[in-house]
Amino acid sequence: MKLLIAIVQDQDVDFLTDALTDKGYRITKLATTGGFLKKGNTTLLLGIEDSQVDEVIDMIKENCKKRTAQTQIVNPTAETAMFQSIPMEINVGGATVFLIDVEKYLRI
Ligand code: 2BA
Repeated sequence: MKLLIAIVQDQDVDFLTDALTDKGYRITKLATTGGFLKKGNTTLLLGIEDSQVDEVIDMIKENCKKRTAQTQIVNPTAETAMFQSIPMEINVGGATVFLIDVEKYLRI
């Protein structure tokens, strides 16, 4: 058995969780925050059989889109406050996935 942890963008989460629950997967949804953008995202926890890993990853790929986001980076060499932060465009997603071996799974 595996624990799949998927960090997904909030815009994608309902599509993905609907698709997963329709197929009978059990999901825990956590409201999380990205350390870089400091914006909300969603972390999903799924306990799944090894044989289900490929299907779940395919569903994540289908439902989680790549997007661009704007942020500001600090320019430490700027001489005036006006130039201290530089706008920057970054790519976010589709999703970040971790897959962990589960030693024991109990529903008591
Ligand atoms: P954030 O930390 O808010 O990062 C948002 C996006 O900013 C990232 O998209 C990446 O394109 C960029 N980014 C993050 N850290 C960066 C850095 N040090 N320098 C330059 N650009 C950086 P994604 O890679 O798609 O990540 C989306 C979210 O997934 C992240 O939100 C974070 O919450 C999570 N995440 C990604 N990789 C992770 C990891 N190795 N460990 C834990 N969480 C991770």
